[in-house]
Amino acid sequence: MNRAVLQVLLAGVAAVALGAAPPAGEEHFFEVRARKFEYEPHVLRVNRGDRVRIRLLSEDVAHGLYVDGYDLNVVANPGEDGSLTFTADRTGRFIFRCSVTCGEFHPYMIGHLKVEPNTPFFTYAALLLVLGAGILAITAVRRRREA
Ligand SMILES: [Cu+2]
Repeated sequence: MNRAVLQVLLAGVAAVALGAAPPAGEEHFFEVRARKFEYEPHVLRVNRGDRVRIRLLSEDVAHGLYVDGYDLNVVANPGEDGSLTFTADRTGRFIFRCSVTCGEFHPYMIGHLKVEPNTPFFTYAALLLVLGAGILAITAVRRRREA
């Protein structure tokens, strides 16, 4: 393979990879209201690396919020808020559920924490463009040699 082409290709991939380094996490604050048998809001969206602060308020009886996959729990009593702070270091869709038996539909009291990969779309697009250009260049060089 042509060394110059390979060097350009590697330099391009390195440049895009450096540009793709995840930015410092943001801080997200959610005030989650718990009542029989729901959370409001019930979907929390953050990016990987973000610092997440949840304040849990109960509007009727004691409720909890346990985040699957993160193994974190917080409890709120009426008039006594709970708070939870963590870094969203795992991507995916995690269910959170009430951790205090609060009534007949307690098992259905759930919400979702969505942690996105935190890599902007254009970074993937740029990486694909550089790889595509590299492959085209290599193919062109090989054809010229065979001709
Ligand atoms: Cu409950």
